[in-house]
Amino acid sequence: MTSPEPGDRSIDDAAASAFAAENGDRGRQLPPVAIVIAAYNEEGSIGPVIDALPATVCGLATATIVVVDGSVDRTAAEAREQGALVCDVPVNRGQGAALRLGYRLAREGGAHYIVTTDADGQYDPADAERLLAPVLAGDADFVTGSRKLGSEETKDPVRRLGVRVFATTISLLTGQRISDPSFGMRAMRAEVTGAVQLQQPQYQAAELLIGVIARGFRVAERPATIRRRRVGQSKKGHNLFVYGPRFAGVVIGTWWRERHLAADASRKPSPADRLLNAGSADASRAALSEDTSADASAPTSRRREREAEDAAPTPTGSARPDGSAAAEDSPPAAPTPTDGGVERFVESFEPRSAKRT
Ligand SMILES: Nc1nc2c(ncn2[C@@H]2O[C@H](COP(=O)(O)OP(=O)(O)OP(=O)(O)O)[C@@H](O)[C@H]2O)c(=O)[nH]1
Ligand SMILES: [Mg+2]
Repeated sequence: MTSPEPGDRSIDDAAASAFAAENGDRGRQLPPVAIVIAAYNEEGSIGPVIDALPATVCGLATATIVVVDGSVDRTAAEAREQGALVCDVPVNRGQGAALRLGYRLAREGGAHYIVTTDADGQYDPADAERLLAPVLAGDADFVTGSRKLGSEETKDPVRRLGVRVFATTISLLTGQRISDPSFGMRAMRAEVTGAVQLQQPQYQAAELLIGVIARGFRVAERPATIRRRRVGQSKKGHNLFVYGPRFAGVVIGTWWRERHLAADASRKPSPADRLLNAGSADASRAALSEDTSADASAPTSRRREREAEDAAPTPTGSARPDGSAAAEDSPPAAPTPTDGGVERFVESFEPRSAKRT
């Protein structure tokens, strides 16, 4: 469901094959937690960032996947030297495309959970525990850090205002209270990333967040810290006249897309309903075949369940590279997306008087 465009998909496929060839079993048999980092020209920064990452989070072993794309410096080499699994894509596409590929590698490698962070050292690795804990406890499927609940070093009033404005906008659009929609450190069940549409090449934070809410996953925020970048420069620029409108475009575009997908899904009778109404064997067969060929982008609740089942990593109990049994630190069975999420999302757009009771 992450739906890269066909050209992007072939780049992803080639990069995933190269990753598998380079990393072998290390890439195929990941520990329960994959820490995914997109890095672009982060020489001098990526090394210390990886070095500071914890070997375990909440008692679960971690592996770090760094997706580098089109960097012209030693980012990939430095990440390898620090022991990360590196996917080095020859063309530069953007942080969003890099993260989407990183999520895929994490899922295909059998990780149960994904934690994201940036290569610029702005996030505190110690916060990973606080973000992953509610996911492990089964209280949330997706947890994002929040500088508004935690702390931020920047005093830049425009940046602070930007976070507030987008947080308010997303909260109003989705009906889910969000205080920080662009925080780069998050923790989630790995299959969540396979159940949402991720098409944004660069500003993916809002697309992921709105998509996850729209598909009925349980979202939470926890206090976290964001520091100033100390090495290198922002890849997105400090010009809020560029950053702001682009981020706004992703917010509105994703909301619009998800709203239509949700509305389509709530209008369509489920295959089970159609079978009940059909009353004849021929009609039943037609209903079933229509379901299997239906637009894969329509998130019917049964489809979401199927996607979650397909994407759900199967605990194999196989040996890890370090010789330990995978079953030992296997987390508890993950819950599926909350039923009724799509319906709630649609309702949040309806005028109060039109809301279903
Ligand atoms: N692979 C890849 N990573 C990228 C690209 N652009 C940015 N990144 C990475 O994404 C992360 C965030 O990028 P930053 O430039 O720090 O942007 P930001 O944190 O959203 O915004 P700032 O507040 O300006 O730092 C860093 O780890 C970057 O190296 C890209 O085109 N490709
Ligand atoms: Mg940054």
